[in-house]
Amino acid sequence: FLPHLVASLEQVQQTYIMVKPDGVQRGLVGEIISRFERKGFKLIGLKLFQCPKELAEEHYKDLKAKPFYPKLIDYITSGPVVCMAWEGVGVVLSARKLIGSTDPLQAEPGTIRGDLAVQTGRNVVHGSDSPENGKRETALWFKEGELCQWTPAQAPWLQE
Ligand code: IDP
Ligand code: MG
Repeated sequence: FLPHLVASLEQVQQTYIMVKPDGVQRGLVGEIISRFERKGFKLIGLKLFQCPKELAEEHYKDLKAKPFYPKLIDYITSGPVVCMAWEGVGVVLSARKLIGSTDPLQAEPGTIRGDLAVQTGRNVVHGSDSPENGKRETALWFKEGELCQWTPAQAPWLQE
């Protein structure tokens, strides 16, 4: 792993996770949410949302030059998505590991994509790739009043 991500494992972070339209259509919303919930991260934002084209373009602006970009925008706006913000120590890298490789055929069994998907263009879930993008994407997809700060009852059973 990249050194800056290993260093960041000690920090409380936020990450933006999204069940993509194929995950919603295939009835995988509960399954995907529960992977992060069971791990022990804290849910601070959650909504079902039809993504407007402009927001999809802003979210994926770094991929604008890629040949698959137009199809990616069509895919993400093709039906409702489930937007989530999760918080925890090292959550950004940990969530990426729970999600698995971009290409589901390369993703390890036990990961979300490894267990539940077959094609890169239908890989059921998004996760931020850095602490900076975790903050940026959470702020992009959620308004301030949509996020909750709370203390889960299980907190002392997750961290000494
Ligand atoms: P990531 O979602 O694992 O971070 P990125 O490289 O950031 O992967 O690409 C964003 C999304 O764009 C992917 O999750 C996938 O939906 C789509 N994508 C990436 N590469 C391809 C491709 O080669 N063909 C079709 N879609 C792609
Ligand atoms: Mg990415």
